Amino acid sequence: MKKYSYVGALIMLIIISSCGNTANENKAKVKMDPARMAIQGEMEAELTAPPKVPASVGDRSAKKLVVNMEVIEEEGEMTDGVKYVYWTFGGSVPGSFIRTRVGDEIEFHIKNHPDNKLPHNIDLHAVTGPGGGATSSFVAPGHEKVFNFKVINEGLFVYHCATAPVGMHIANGMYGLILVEPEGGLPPVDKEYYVMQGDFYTKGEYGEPGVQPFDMKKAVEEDADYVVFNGKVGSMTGDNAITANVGETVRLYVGNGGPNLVSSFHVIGEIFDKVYIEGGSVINKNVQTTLVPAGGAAIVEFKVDVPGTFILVDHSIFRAFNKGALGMLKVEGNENRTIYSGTIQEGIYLPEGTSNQEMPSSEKEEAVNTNISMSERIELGKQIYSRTCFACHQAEGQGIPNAFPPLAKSDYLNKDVNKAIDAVLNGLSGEIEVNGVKYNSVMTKQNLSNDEVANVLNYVYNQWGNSKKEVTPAMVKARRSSEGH
Ligand code: HEC
Ligand SMILES: [Cu+2]
Repeated sequence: MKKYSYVGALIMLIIISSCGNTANENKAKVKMDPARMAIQGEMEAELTAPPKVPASVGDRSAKKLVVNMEVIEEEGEMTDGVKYVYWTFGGSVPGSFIRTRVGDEIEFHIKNHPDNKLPHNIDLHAVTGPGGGATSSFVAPGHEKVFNFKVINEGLFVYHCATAPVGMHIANGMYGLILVEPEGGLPPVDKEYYVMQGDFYTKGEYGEPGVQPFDMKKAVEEDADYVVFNGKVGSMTGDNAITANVGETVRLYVGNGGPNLVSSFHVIGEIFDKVYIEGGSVINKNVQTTLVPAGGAAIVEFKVDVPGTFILVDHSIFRAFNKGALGMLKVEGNENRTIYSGTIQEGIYLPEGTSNQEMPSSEKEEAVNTNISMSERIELGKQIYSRTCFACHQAEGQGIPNAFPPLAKSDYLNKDVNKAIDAVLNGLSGEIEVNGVKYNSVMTKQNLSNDEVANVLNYVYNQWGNSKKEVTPAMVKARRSSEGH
């Protein structure tokens, strides 16, 4: 018995492998027309909210894939204290990620929740057919529509609502991505994430609290208040950062819902090893910044070689630092000093002819400036402030909401002089609270002498209703040595 089944299995194996060979040879000669690809079986599509993506299709055969998409209108948070009524596909902005393969036949169920106020529909850029499905999917609150389509082009595609006024439906968050993988799936990678940019137009300016209604005039003028990844400011910063380990390859499915702005997508400190340009089949290599059009997408891949926080931005850079288009990828693992050394030396740069007073070396500073009066310190500090701190903390120390904390009447500053000294000496990052508002950003280390740190802080402490604490160079020196610098 045993022998028989062994021989049987062997014969089967030979038959299967020879069949496989001929099939592969045929495929190599004539590419199977996806429009005529037969389907085998049926399954329900896994849908995910950003930054997650569903499991890859792998080598599964083309199937009937049932997509159950529910439209939900709901209030969410644009940023701390700012509410916005989002219109969503599946309860998230961007909407649920749909993952398919060529040859799949999609049975698309669009359900408009009975509590919603408006009709909606869906235009999927992966559809070959009028309106990308829009005409067949128009659905009133409390109703469901079903339509079918076969995915015949591989790539990463945007979907969006196309109900009038179309711009308004998109501006409220009605967009997402559908990935059509090739036969056999995309090459496997270690980490995959879903990132989609969108621009938002609100009655109030950036950061103005309360429920902010959509502003049609600003939208028409393309004057965005918020430009964000994944629907809100901070969707991918701090604890929400996406993660990877040193040595892993990261693939980002990057979309841009618009409605208006084109994204100059960039990851600070990384180079894209591969970019599937515009989400299609052409692969570009070694790219710094890739353009993602409104209503378009790109797939980017890169191996992470060193640990650290890598910042995702729209490199139209005011959008990143002033309108929210900033995310973080946190990479953990061992340093690689050959690829990136970190600061290995730090010194004073003194070209010939520069005066010692402006840039004293650490030995000279105390000798030079021990005897100056407080008002002189404040005057010198003012110059340092306008040279160094002004760009971020602003002229009146008011800061910039959600980006740079205020120094004017700052409880953080006024409470603890040592912490203020440390911030200027060493830089500051991670979450802090200033006057009840949380900041989670990065202040770079300021390369100032003990004297300069004292002067600038004396200036700050004596402005804008602050506590007039006195800071001496000796106090700064003590902090510097306590930190081991
Ligand atoms: C590149 C922008 C930038 C510059 C330049 C800068 N800061 Fe900051 N500063 C920040 C950010 C961002 C934070 C908040 C860091 C965080 O979230 O952890 C901060 C925080 C602070 C804080 C603590 C929080 C508060 O509001 O009291 C103090 C004090 C401070 N900075 C003082 C200064 C002084 C003085 C200078 C000039 C010598 C300066 N900073 C230059 C960006 C900057
Ligand atoms: Cu809609």
